[in-house]
Amino acid sequence: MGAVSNNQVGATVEEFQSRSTDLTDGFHLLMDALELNGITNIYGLLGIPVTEIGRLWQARGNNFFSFRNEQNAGYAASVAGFLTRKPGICLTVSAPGFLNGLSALSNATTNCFPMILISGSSEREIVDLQQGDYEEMDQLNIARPFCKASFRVNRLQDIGIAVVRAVRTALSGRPGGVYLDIPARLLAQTLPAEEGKKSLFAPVDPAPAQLPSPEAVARAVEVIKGAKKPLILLGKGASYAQCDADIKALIEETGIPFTPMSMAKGVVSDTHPQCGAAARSMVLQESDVVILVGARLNWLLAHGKGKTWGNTTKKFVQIDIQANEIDSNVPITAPLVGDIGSCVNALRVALKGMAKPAEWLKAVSEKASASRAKLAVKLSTPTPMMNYFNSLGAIRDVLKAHPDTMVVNEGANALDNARMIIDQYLPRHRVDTGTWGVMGIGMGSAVAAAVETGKRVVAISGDSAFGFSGMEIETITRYNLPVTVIVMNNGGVYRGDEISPKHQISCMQFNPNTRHDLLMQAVGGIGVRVTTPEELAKALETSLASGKPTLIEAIIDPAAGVESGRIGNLNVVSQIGKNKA
Ligand code: FYN
Ligand code: ADP
Ligand code: MG
Repeated sequence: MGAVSNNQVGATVEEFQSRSTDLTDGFHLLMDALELNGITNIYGLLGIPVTEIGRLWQARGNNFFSFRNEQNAGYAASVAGFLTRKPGICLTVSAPGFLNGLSALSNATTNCFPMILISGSSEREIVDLQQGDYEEMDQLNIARPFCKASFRVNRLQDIGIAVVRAVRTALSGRPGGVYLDIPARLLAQTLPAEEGKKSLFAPVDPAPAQLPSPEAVARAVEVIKGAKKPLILLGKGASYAQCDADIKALIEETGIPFTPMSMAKGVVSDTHPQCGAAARSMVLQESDVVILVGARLNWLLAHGKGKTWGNTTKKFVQIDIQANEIDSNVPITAPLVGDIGSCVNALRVALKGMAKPAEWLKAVSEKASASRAKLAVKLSTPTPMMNYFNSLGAIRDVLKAHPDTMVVNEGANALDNARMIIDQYLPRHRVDTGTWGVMGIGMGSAVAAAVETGKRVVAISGDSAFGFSGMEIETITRYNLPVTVIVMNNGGVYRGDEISPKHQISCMQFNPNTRHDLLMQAVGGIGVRVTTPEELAKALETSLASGKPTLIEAIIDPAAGVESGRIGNLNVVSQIGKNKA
């Protein structure tokens, strides 16, 4: 660094420039560390104290996607993690911004999606004495119960290892969310550039393969070979594992029928001859051995017992990377703890040449074909106002011609009927409400699906679900993403025809004059309102051809739909009279 002349006040531009190349700071160390870990996209909402990160990140030629609410940015980051097997990064301001992001981080952890929430924070000395800082909050400890790990960086030279720890924790074993707390003051602190550089490194093999024990494989093979009616049940872990060809080979080599959970649809095409999705109740009730592949026996699978499973005791073979998931709900006969790719291939080797359950597969296929034929009638039956069947039937026919379209789906009837009606042909082409059944994941997921895959996205949302994140259509138009939002507008939550007993506006109704299509036009997108399946099909075809941000307002009969879709059994009603206030 040049000597400052004795009449010089402050460093000259040249000295400042030379000095700045000798120094680094928290902003740059954080960005260097993220880039070293292969990160190029950040989803977030800027403000005090993290605004400068957004600007500097873009100045490096990386992408920063700014949202209107941090929860949607978090949903986007988590879906980016699910689709890419790299942790999705969400950046927020402190306290309220952190809390909005935390709900998405918690959902990511529940879904086993790798995501890192980075939030600016107040100084420990003020927080710990509760002295009332700007947006003061003990974010480090508040995050801990809602994610895999919560880390705070207190020294510049620790930024590198903190990012590596966050990446490895998010990716290794069962993927999930990690919180990384960055105190505001740290970002502006400086460090000799050479020292900063030495503190950075990339992790080796952050998501290592985990092989099952030979004993576990032998035990599982014995159980499977003893089955008369085996079933392979694919969960979103099977989707995330990205070992699609191995899973397809296991299914075809053994001749065992399979059925997918919603976000495993397409790992093997829904149109595959061994797909039992259209005979779901039958295969769950009548199977005697069930091979769970990255699927938990949680509420979505009736906890592995009861009527859903034919009130019979099943033998479960469970493939899961999380050892204590085994026996979570019912005894597992043959646990296979390891990563899905390693477990599936170990089974393939050991099951080579096993007798195929041809009779059982034939029965499943016949049942599935009959269900599909029955549904086909509903899909093509015209009604005075569109219902969920003929509207989604029209969407199904269009998407059949565009099998590589990404589908995002949320709602109740809009979710359950689309899951049943819209076939998926390719892996990781469907993102939905996931394990929790979260409303509002739609727009954030659509942004991430478009950004991370470069493919066209069709987001099918109920009108209630759309309302949770609807303002993000401005985010979609701002980045000119090839996203078509289809709002299934039946005028209310579940239905739009409920009458309130005291003639107020029903607590379950929306304004019947709502025009979501005009909202889209107001933010520079294409908005179309359709009332028939033919109009809907045409509008969808046109939007896919244009690749422009489009919202199709599909007017659905307010009387269509049932409360809570296919999970109405979870509703609780007063036992002392339905309308006895
Ligand atoms: C499925 N089915 C079909 C087809 N696909 N019939 C014909 N053709 C096709 N292609 C049949 C299938 O065999 C079932 O009939 C039925 O359609 C439903 O299939 P689905 O959806 O796979 O199965 P089901 O029973 O709904 O699954 C239970 C569930 C699911 C809990 C896993 O409902 C679900 O994922 N729900 C998520 C709910 C949620 O999160 N909602 C958001 C909050 S809503 P049968 O075999 O005759 O049974 C807030 O209120
Ligand atoms: P679904 O809701 O589709 O049934 P779940 O989210 O319930 O799926 O289950 C996913 C399971 O997959 C989790 O228990 C998780 O531990 C497991 N998992 C995720 N990735 C892998 C992987 N690569 N290998 C093995 N198991 C995995
Ligand atoms: Mg509705």
